Amino acid sequence: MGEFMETLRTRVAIIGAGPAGLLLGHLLERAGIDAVVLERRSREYVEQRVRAGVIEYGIANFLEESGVGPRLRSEGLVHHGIELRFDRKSYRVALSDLYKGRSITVYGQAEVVKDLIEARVASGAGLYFEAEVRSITGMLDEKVTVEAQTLAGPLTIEADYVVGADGSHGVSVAAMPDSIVRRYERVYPFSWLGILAEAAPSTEELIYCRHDRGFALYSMRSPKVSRLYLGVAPDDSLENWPDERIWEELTTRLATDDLPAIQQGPILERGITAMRSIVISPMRHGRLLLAGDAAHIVPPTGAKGMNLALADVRELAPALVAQLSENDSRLLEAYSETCLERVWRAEEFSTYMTQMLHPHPTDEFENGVQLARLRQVANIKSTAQSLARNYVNLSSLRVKSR
Ligand code: FAS
Ligand code: PHB
Repeated sequence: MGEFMETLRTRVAIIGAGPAGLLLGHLLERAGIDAVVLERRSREYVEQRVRAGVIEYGIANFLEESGVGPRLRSEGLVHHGIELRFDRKSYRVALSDLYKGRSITVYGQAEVVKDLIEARVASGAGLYFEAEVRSITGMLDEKVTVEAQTLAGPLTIEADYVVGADGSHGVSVAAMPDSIVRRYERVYPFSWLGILAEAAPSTEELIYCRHDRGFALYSMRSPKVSRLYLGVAPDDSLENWPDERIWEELTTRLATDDLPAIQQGPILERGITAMRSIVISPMRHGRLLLAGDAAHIVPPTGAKGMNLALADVRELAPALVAQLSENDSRLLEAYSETCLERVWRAEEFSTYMTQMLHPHPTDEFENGVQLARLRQVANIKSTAQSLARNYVNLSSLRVKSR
């Protein structure tokens, strides 16, 4: 019996069931635009993948307006501040007091993905797991064609547009001609070792810590589960970090003269993530559009990764709806430039946070500058206000160029 071959016809083929691809599929479905989401991994895998945890003020409102807000609002942890720790002291940055009473919501990316998958399955709209896209052709033709390999066999999709929401290791950027793509990249001399621990958070708010031994971050997922990170060498590996050493190093770096030590608990998940900044420009080539990590990577110190991805979709969904339902191409033509303006602001803020909080392995002058920057945030209101505005709402700030 020959291999199963299927050809599908749709308006928008979306590659990737991460936050960007799923939210786009959801918004197009709500607007009556037929779209198909293709994801190379299984549903179980994408729903358990531990990544971001902080949702900006404007993005949380957008998810709510998009109809996927109930669990975010009922289970998300609303925070009105963050804590900076350096020189064994603790300094609170009162985000809401400093920035229009607005707050962040701590709600795991895995939960956002679960909510979006549930909504898509309930709508019955196209969603294929274990469907790996192998090629994209015809981006400058009448129709674009996507070839995917599914468990059942090859799948061909013909569409008006294809959206590459396939993350930093996807196929979409590779399908764009080198002659038109500019890639801006910076690799940082450290990585993050992240753990998920069954330990009730020892802090009300996130703690960003700069210690001479390295960076540390105390975050959380629920009243029972903490999420913690350690800055480690870029070539470090998990074998070097047995549980005791992880907790010992976290306790040392997060220690202050007057606050209790952090609580420990069984480690449920661990991983090491490289620290990079990447910008791909333009975010469009004909009928191929990029969204999320496929077009830009930020170091997670500014908690911008997922927020940027969802903000791209906030621009892209109405642009595709206007093009496909009214043949109005204005928003689509402005898409790449509109997003890149915001992306570069996020790169700047994420680099600022990363450089301020990660001691340099060798450059003592740089370390002196870092501490001076941290003291400015701790002691100068306008500096703290700038950090608060960007941390709470960068992706929704409207910046008018003079
Ligand atoms: P995603 O990477 O989430 O989704 C892309 C999807 O496309 C994936 O499911 C992939 O399987 C699929 N795909 C790829 N190629 C495909 C193909 N050929 N065919 C079909 N499907 C394909 N941000 C933070 O703020 N805090 C963090 O702690 C943090 N940790 C991170 C850890 C890691 C390891 C990574 C990679 C990112 C982390 N981020 C973090 C950033 C993260 O939140 C991203 O910004 C966010 O996942 C971006 O969402 P998407 O653009 O939807 O891409
Ligand atoms: C997280 O909760 O995973 C998290 C929070 C803040 C960051 C990065 C990650 O800056």
